[in-house]
Amino acid sequence: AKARGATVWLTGLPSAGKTTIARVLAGRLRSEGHRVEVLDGDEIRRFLSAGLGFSRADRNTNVQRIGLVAEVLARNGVLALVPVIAPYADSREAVRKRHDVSGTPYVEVHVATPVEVCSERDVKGLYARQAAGRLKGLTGVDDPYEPPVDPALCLPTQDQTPDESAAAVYALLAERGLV
Ligand code: GGZ
Repeated sequence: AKARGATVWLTGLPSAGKTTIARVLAGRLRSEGHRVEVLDGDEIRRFLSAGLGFSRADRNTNVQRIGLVAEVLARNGVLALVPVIAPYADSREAVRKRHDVSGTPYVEVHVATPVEVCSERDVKGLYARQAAGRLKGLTGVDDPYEPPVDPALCLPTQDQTPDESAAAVYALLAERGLV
């Protein structure tokens, strides 16, 4: 069958598990022969979004750029996995719209790890830096995070392994005929 392509946006707080889940899922999809790209926020910010900070405007610019790349990939048969915070509902909706216009599947997944669990994990030490007063505007702490109202899937990662979370996303893609 011809590959259909889709964007799977994993939105959630820092240290929620977005990148880990995307990598596990990407591995499984690739092993099955799918074309997959992971557009990681951290990496994109070093190149495509170099120079952007964490103001509302800059985050929205970042999300729109990533959304553009994801849509181009997905429209051309790639599964684009996007582990990016995307804290603002309106800019997530703009990305969805861009996909709708071209009839490209867009799947919003809320990596819904509670902030207490994220700050305990603190993979990159951001929560500690915020607590120490050395970082201002950390998403979910002293900067907004607008949770998706109607995500296609919600992952409570505090109760799941990354494998289980990735399997849940995979099952959804299968249900929608995208894998
Ligand atoms: C949120 C921040 C911040 C602040 C730096 N708030 O896990 P990381 O640390 O290495 O990658 C995260 C990245 C977030 O970029 P995104 O492109 O996903 O964000 S957004 O959608 O809001 O544009 C995080 C790091 O940047 N980081 N300072 N204040 N995340």
